Amino acid sequence: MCHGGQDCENTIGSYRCMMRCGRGFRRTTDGLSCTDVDECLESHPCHQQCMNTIGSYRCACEPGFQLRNRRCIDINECRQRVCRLDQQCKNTRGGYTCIDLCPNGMTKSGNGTCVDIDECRDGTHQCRFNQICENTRGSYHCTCPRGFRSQGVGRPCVDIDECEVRHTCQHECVNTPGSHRCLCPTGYHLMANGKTCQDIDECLEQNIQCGANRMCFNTRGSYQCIDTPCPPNYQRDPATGFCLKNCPPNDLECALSPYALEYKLLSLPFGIAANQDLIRLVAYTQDGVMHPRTTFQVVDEDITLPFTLRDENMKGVLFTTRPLREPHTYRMKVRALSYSEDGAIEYQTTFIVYIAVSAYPY
Ligand SMILES: [Ca+2]
Ligand SMILES: [Ca+2]
Ligand SMILES: [Ca+2]
Repeated sequence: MCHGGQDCENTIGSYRCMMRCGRGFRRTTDGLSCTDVDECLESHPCHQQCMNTIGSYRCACEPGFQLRNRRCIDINECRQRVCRLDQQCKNTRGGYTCIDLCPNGMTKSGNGTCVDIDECRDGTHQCRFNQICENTRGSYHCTCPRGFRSQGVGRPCVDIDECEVRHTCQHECVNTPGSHRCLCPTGYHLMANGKTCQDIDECLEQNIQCGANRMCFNTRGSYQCIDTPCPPNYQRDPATGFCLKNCPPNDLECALSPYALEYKLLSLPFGIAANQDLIRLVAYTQDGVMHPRTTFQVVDEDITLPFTLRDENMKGVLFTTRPLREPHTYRMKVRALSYSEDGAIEYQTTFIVYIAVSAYPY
């Protein structure tokens, strides 16, 4: 009764031939034709977007998503290097953002500006051992304490051997971790500069009392008590320390030709060159002024002495004849003859000169 492609529908007293519709189609109300089903409207079969087609439908995804197993899943664009190299990529649902990076050693603050990372405080620094971490903008340094030398980041600071440098100390140098110490020979004290040595004046500082007819002779590195007696019939002048001949009353000869004895003490460093003037001896009149007609000469001249004397402007200039290269105390006797205007010896002064040469050039 109904031909192929039609369905037969029984009715009361009769039958109807109705269109047979395929998948995705539906019979019209009159049953005579087929019309497309809009699945997108009726059953929302898609995850995001639905596109109806004649007899079917297609699912699609919003931009930034891709269809997989009928579901739209977010595309991670960051896997495809979508941002510049100086930017950081951040994947979002359906998109991504490129965030401007801060330079090395900087980080984004809450308000988006780049601020320095304090590596010293947050503990990310690589300063180790005795290194000191010093934060800088964008980085940090590993520095060494005073007296230590850096070997680079993360390596221990090594002590500087100040003693390897010449002239660190005048005498002896002792290296210590982070510093050094200068030592002085016995009889010297270290000066405030921590480097040079200065003789201790024991005579003054320790108030050495050498006793009667003796004098304390401060030398470089030591001191000596030396005998400074006044010869018989001489008397020590309390003001100058000179020995002056004490003429007996009515001894006219003695009174006309007074004698004086003077001790001179001279302390020298080691190593003074030859032909260096050391001291000028002066003969005074009884009134204490320089005698105008005086000659000087060494008494019992000893050629082993590295000194001698020359006359110069009424003074006796004592000078070296050889370099002073051994520690020693020399004794030298000098006589000064002062003449009156008519050429007679008016005054005679004897100098006993002690010259101490130190073992050190200071
Ligand atoms: Ca920093
Ligand atoms: Ca040191
Ligand atoms: Ca001394």
